[in-house]
Amino acid sequence: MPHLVFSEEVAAARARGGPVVALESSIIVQGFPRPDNLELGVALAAAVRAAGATPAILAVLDGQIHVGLNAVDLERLASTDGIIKAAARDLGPLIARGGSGATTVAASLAIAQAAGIQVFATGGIGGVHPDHGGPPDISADLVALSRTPLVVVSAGAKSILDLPATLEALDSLGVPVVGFGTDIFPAFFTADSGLPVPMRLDHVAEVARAFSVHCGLGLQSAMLVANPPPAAAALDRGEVDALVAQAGEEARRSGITGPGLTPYLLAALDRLSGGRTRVANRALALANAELAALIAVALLPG
Ligand code: PSU
Ligand code: MN
Repeated sequence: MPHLVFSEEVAAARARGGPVVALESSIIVQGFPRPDNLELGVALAAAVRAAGATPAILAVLDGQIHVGLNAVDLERLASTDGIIKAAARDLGPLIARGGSGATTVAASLAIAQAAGIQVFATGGIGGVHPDHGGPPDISADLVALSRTPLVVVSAGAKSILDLPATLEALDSLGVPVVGFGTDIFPAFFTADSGLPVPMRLDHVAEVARAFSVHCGLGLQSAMLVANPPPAAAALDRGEVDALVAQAGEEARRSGITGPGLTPYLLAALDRLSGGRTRVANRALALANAELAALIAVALLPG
């Protein structure tokens, strides 16, 4: 296994058996513009601490896998050019050439599993993209969710996706999708995708119990906890649909495909909404980090 570099804070938490929450870093490098991205990374870590757990932002820096970043490394991650978006498949080659990468959900799940972390938070998972004129595009996040047993807290799946197709894919892949306090699958910027969640749980203790049973049966998939975006920051479904249609049309005209598509669409939405999607994204990511920390605490033995 490749060498993992633990931050002091994460190493101390592991030594005392304390709860740890893994956080992705693509949201920091590709998801938010500077300097908001550094502020977001600091705020995500603080949200995890405030809820009683230890944050582990995951990233590859100069060919080393970091589990938890100190202030200097986080600042470097947020402000250095040339840090690629790394999915799970990119990790081996990236590390072999000593490069640096920000981890997507897929890469983060692989690293979290290697580090023995049980709970992970993101803003929104990737999924099945609608047709913008390019080849079919299905996020590697889905495959990773099918084979990595972690609790994944997310505001449903990103609004830019084909959500019915994404939910069907999660079903086929055997990923339990739990609405946290909701019967409706959240759509990232908006609480209302118009689609039902397969299962609803209302309490953190139930989520922890569900995951223990899931793992106890030897099931290998993640459990997706779909947490609606905080009402104060969420946007209306109609507004999101209109923005997403416009951003999708821009992507089609510009011929954007592949790993650049998700960052392109998020940046287009930020611009088209006058920054409102970014405010919503920040608020929902923080809420997910907090819920993940509460779940990590509830998963502790005894
Ligand atoms: N959430 C955000 N911004 C992002 C992402 C998530 O608010 O940029 C990243 C996540 O890391 C997710 C990835 O795993 O986008 C999905 O990309 P793709 O569709 O290319 O698989
Ligand atoms: Mn893709």
